[in-house]
Amino acid sequence: MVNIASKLSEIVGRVSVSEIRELLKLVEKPGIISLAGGLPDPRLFPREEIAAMVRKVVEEFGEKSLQYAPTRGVGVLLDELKAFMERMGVRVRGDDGLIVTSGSQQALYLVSAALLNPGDYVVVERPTYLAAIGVFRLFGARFIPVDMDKNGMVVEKLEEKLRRAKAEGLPVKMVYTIPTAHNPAGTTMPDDRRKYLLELAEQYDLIVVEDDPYGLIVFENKPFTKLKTLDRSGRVVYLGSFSKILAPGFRLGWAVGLEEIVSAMEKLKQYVDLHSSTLTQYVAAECLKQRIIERSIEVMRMVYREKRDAMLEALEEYMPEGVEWTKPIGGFFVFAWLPEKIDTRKMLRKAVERGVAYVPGYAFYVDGGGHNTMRLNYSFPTVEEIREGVKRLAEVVREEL
Ligand code: PMP
Ligand code: G9A
Repeated sequence: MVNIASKLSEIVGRVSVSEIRELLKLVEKPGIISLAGGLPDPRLFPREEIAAMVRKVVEEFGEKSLQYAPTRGVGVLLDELKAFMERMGVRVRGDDGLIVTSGSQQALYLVSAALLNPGDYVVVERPTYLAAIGVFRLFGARFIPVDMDKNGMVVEKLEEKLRRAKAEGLPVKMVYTIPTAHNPAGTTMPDDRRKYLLELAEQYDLIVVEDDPYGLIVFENKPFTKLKTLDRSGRVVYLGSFSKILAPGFRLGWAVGLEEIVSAMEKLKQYVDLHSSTLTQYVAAECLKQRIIERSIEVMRMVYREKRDAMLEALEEYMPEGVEWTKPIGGFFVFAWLPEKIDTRKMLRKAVERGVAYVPGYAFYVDGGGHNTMRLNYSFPTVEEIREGVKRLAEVVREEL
């Protein structure tokens, strides 16, 4: 037998399997209410429209939509995306480049590959998106974790950490942030913080990666501005995604930022997958052109708001004293803190036995914190499942106290 372990690359050893993807397998078992994975509500996929678009695209652009395409993306989608970003309030600069990616996950991969050397430091929120942590680890990055409060990253703490890092001569390359409807924290940064963050990025000469898959899934009327729009010097790379506003099965996202960065990403993408799916790019372009996305977003907002409300009400009703949670204005997640003595990783087995799953929060901390935290998803389960799931979970929590 070949000893494969001795053959595997060093890169494979830099990451462990994604906790979320593992949990997704577990919760496929019947009877389990999953408050774990961040899946959109499948009832919200505009199926009829998509089916009609696929037919139209294949009939009208048959040859092109089934053929190889440029690495940057197909022209019609690039044009539609520029117009869409303008409608969304994402400022695209004259010196910006735009690239279509295979989900924003690939944009994260490519921007990291383009910017990070092993040993570089990346500033991340504490907690942050698990699969971003994995990507940064693949490239040998080290982390500067910054605490969050109910308004997102605490920028005063960032300043303190950057000052210290500079004094120690650490190579800090970029700040990775999810300013709106955060995964997993459920927070949204107000504009004054966003401006402060950009001032610090300026002062310390950092690239800012604004990951914004939930930017349009916001259900309260709170005004805030994209970092990309507030940015004056071209240091923000904005990542968008079709996964939450159309369907994740398209595997389409995009990145917009200074042309030098985007062209480095394009060069690397040539060796990853040549280009993203031509067919889904044409369909997505048509969905944008016919405003299908903007129309279905209105329904999504209503449905997700109702689910968010159901989760907050159930938490209020069932959770014992000493449990706290965030109150998201958008996105898919509530983040909860249990009493210190509870280890949510250990508690998960009991919860699954009771028929409910969540993501233990430690997976979102780069520095081993968060043992008593959990992420609860409300986008996928039904309102009834949310109520029942939280009720079951609260029973398990009570037993741990
Ligand atoms: N960033 C964040 C913050 C996410 O929550 C997700 C998906 N859950 C992604 C990136 C990746 O999304 P996709 O590749 O489907 O666009
Ligand atoms: O890995 C997936 O299927 C996407 C989900 C992301 C999340 O739960 O944060």
